[in-house]
Amino acid sequence: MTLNISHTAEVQQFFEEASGFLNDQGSPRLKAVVRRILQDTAKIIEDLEVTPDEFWKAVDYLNRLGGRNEAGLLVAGLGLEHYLDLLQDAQDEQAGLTGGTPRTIEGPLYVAGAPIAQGETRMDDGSEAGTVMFLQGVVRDTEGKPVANAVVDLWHANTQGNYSYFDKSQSEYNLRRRIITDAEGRYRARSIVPSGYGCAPDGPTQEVLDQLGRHGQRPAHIHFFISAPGYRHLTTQINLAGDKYLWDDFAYATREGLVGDIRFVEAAEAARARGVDGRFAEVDFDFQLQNAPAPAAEQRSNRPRALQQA
Ligand code: MBD
Ligand code: FE
Repeated sequence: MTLNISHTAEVQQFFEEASGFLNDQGSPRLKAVVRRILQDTAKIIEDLEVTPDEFWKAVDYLNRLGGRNEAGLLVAGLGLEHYLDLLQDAQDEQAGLTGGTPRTIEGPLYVAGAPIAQGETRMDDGSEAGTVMFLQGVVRDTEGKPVANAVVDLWHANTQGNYSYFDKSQSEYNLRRRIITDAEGRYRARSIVPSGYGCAPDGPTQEVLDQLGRHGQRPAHIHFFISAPGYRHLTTQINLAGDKYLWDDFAYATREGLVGDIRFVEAAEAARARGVDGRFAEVDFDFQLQNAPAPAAEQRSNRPRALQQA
């Protein structure tokens, strides 16, 4: 028999006190959110008959999750970050803000302040014997007109699926760059083909995924922030065709319109023309930006990020 005490006047009043409603200090917004968290947590405990042992196991889990810096990883893996995209898509549709390259999740591994280059750059530090990848494309508006001087801020994993900064064995800003598009709206990068990411097998995120019967793998992908004055900031990714996890992404980031074809080129002559030895890869991907409905829409979210300036 499930007992429901959380809707009694006594418990309601107690939660109001605990969430600060009986004082005039602090943040009304946070009070409203905490009030709801207390009420809904109590409802979950009652409806699912959560035992004290289960409750304290969850508290300990949160400590371990934070201790490993995996809170951002867990919300991606549980699909909550993708849900925020679905919600924004629905809000955009209601507001008539359609068209352009689809958004998809940022993920937890962006680092602010990557080196800036005009038009083209090399992203890898040369330390890994990966397959050379030539990545290029054009940034356009929704009418198809090239956008010059757009900032293409891109980042991706190395051949082990690891990201610089979080992986301290990599050099600073390895595989992270900002490229300013040229007069034709073009960006060009020489890098190495990334591998897909996998959650740390001994980490708290994978621990939950195991209990859900799920893996913690992402397909090979490249992240982008694209911005330009007058245009709406775009957060998106290219997920690479041919990857076994392309449509089985633990973070649900792959979307129609965001699959990038990767061509592997074997011809020695083509390699010579590119100035590389042996087999290399080419990825071409163009982006379309919506017009900014208001100046604030030109900026990315204020999500806390590594090395972000205040
Ligand atoms: C990643 O590289 C990533 O993009 C996401 C969303 C989650 C974990 C690792
Ligand atoms: Fe990623």
